[in-house]
Amino acid sequence: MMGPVYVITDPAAPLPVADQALAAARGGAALIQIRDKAATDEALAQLVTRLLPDLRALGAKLIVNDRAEVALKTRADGLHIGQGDGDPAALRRRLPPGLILGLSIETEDQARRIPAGVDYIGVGPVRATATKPDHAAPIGMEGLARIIAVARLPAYAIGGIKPGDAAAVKASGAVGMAVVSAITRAPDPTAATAALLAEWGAA
Ligand code: TZP
Ligand code: MG
Repeated sequence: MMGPVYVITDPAAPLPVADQALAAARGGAALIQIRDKAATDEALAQLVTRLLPDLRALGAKLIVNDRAEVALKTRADGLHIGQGDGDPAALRRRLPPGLILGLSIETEDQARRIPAGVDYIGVGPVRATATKPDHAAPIGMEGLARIIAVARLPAYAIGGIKPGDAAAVKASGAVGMAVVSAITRAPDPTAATAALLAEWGAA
């Protein structure tokens, strides 16, 4: 259902967000998260509405970061929330059953308290990263494995994940890698996505 490469867009990267998303989907990313903390709900909804049919045609699912209203209104494929974005159980009750709900997990303690109805988790940051200046303490590959063992949910490793990491991430028990800069700042995001996918397959 959910493939190993999960690409999150970055409004600060050189390419427009729509181009980042389409390029990643063309490279084989299974999940594309549209993440823009500064955009208005209206602007975000417009972008999501425009991208949804194209991403689906490419076999990718579109996940909206943080904004439940936007995910609902656009009938996006999913919603991803962090620890500070409200009660996942309450949100789950407001979402249609098929809508994918993702949650960020930074500690083992958080992993022990994941409510039913969360479909996957993003676990990290594995390493410190400039992409999210306010990130929690890095957990390393060891922390990643410990958290995944506790959570027992499909997990994507996030934070400083780059080419060369697929084997270690796979060994941690994760189902895949969630990446921002490794794809959005690559000279050729489609080729970079395809390479990450191939690396995972070979790991
Ligand atoms: N959440 C935890 S780390 C992170 C997010 C959104 C940013 C990851 O970005 P990069 O460039 O892949 O390190
Ligand atoms: Mg958030």
